[in-house]
Amino acid sequence: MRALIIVDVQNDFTPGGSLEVQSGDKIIPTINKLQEQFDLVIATQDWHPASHKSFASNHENAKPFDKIKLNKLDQTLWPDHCVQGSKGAEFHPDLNTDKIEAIFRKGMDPEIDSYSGFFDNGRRKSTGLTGYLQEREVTETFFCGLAGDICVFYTAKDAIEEGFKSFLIQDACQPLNHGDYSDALEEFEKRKGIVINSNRLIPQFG
Ligand code: VGL
Ligand code: ZN
Repeated sequence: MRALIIVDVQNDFTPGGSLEVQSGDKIIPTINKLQEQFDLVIATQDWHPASHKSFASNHENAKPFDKIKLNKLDQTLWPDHCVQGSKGAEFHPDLNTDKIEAIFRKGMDPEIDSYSGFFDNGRRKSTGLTGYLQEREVTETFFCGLAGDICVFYTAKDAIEEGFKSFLIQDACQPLNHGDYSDALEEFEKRKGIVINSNRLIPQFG
């Protein structure tokens, strides 16, 4: 079984959002087309309490994009984003959500960030995504969404470690930082991840 995993296509990561990814909304029509090619579609959602320590606003004398140590882990401080129940945390209205069978939320523990849909950044806690995929007899995982260099990358990389064949659909992702994204893709391929284009899955697009 193949699964499409849509990472963090939420208002705060799209233009006008608090942590906007340039052209983050432009990939949504492609993601909607891709969904038609899959029998299993899953999504992740960044879902922080307002007190989350990845927010610069929860530290004194800090500003967004500063880098600190948080409970011994490297942490970039972000603008407040994807606060539980807020408009910014909702899926972008253009995203078709009808086929999404399960949503895995992450980033709820205020003391630790969670870029991957599988584990928090310290690998202290699992979201249960591995067990879900195994139960659904998934062997191949395909990733798309936002941000390409952060949550998509870390999720797709963990999928390899969890024993799945992992594909990153490059034109169905947008990064926050293009330089970090090319480094991320290089590392992903080194670990035997496969970078593809959506036209390999949607022939009429190519
Ligand atoms: C993300 C930064 C902070 C992401 C989430 O979804 O890529 N990036 N939280
Ligand atoms: Zn976040």
